[in-house]
Amino acid sequence: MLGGTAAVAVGAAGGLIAGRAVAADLTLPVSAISRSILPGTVTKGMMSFGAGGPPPTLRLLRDRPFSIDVVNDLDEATSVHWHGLRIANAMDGVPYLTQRPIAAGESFRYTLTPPDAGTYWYHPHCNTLDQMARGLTGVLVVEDDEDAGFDQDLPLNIRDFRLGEDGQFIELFKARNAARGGTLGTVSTVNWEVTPIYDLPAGSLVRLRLAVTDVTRIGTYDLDGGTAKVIALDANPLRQPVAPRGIVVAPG
Ligand SMILES: [Cu+2]
Repeated sequence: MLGGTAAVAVGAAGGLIAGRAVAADLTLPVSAISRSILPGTVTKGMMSFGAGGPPPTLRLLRDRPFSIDVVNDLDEATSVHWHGLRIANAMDGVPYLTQRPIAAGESFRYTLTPPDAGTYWYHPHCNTLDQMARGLTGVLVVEDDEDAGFDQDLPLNIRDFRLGEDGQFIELFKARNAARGGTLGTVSTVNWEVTPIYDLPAGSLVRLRLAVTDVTRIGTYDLDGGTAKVIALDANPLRQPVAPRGIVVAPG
């Protein structure tokens, strides 16, 4: 009885009452899906935000409230943490600490007012390693008021999946690796593709946003065949841009 009462109270604080009057800016379903990652195979037991494909890149405006109804279509509890955003604690997505877990079939309204522009990401905070390993990691961009003047903005969600040759998940984490460098995935992807190719207009000014949403892999990145500068790291602008060579990007 007490537990049920508390759940109702938190649900109301999270926006159920407001939700009756006003629709959220975005509805973000969380669901189990099947999807081809390795060519010629279909991986079962994946999880994603949105409809069927990789998690969408969310775009928010600095200092503007943005409401997201997370609808849990999984058969287990979840919550969403907006990694790196300086937002109200109640919206931080940590189960039992800032909110009740979003039970299967339930929803929760997050209202985010990000004070800083930059590249961030989002992921669940329930059964975290498992849900993230199955696909629940997405890129979140906070735009500044001022148009930075790029012709194109291309987020790259960089992560591994731990798949066998048949494309099915293998043991997601091994205890013995926890005391070492972590359990690495077997298939490296960008935006859930093994070898993605993006066509960009010749001579255009493109902003690449590299978000390593993997839990283990530390990568070193170079950019060849174009003129480029690294203008920000860890969501913060650099005082002096640096050359895009040997840039180390770690999980998160
Ligand atoms: Cu995080």
